[in-house]
Amino acid sequence: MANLIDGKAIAEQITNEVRAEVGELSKKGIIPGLAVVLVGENPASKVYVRNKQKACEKAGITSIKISYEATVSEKELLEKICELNNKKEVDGILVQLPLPKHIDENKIISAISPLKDVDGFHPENVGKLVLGQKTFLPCTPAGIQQLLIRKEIATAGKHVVVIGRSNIVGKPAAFLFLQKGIGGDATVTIVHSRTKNLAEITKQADILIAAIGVPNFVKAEMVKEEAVVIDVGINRVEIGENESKLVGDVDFENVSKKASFITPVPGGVGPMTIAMLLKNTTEAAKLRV
Ligand code: BQF
Repeated sequence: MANLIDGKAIAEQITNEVRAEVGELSKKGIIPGLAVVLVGENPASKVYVRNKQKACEKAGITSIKISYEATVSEKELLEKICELNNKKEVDGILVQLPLPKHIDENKIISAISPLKDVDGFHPENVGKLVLGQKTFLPCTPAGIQQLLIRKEIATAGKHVVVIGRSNIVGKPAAFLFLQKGIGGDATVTIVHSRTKNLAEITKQADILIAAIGVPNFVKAEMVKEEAVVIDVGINRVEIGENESKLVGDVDFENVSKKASFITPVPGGVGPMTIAMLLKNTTEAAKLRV
């Protein structure tokens, strides 16, 4: 049976570290501030925004929520982002994704000041990540890296296989583990929906990162004995008439018998995503002029 990686506990530890740092900043008159922009009524997005605001409160970070109906225009959103870019008490700006189809996500993300881009999605910051320059790291990949570092799971020379090629998780995670230094130096492979013989590649992973968005996609046969398995999936599945539960992208019951370490869902990567947002927002506040 695998060791369970308690993401909730490690996230709480990071939140405490951030709170201490916020305490230091407040002595200089700086209270870190996060602006969260929410568009529409997506129930999952509402939950995520609530999680983020609750976490900010725990860390002593001020958060404001700006909500719009799904019909809001791109122009109105761009104007709000411009206003937030110029507000000195706003250190971080986060636009909750996904956005309605009539809005160009790339255009919105590009409008955020790279210095306030606490999600690390701005093209300038993505470029810096790829080039190995210091920047805001996307929260989920950064959270996964912290889990491994704090559990003392070495990445150097290990084969990290990432399943999924999204701009939010798969691609940045691959580049993060490729970087030189602590939590990096891995040999990285990305596999995706068009990959041939996917299971043959995942079976070679020392560290397998599942970010597909398909419940129970990763089966025991796809995992090497003693591999470290990181489950990024957050899938709500129906279990009865009016009942649902969260499951990951990994067939936990069977894969956990084979893995050396595994993250649960919930309570694995999810809380780490939130903790890294707090960290990035505090880093942004340190850049205040
Ligand atoms: C937990 C997200 C897919 C698409 C957009 C804690 C979160 C989730 C789970 C959370 C996620 C997933 C977030 C748990 C934020 C992570 O206890 O397991 C926290 O709030 N997340 C998001 O903002 O956008 C997403 C997943």
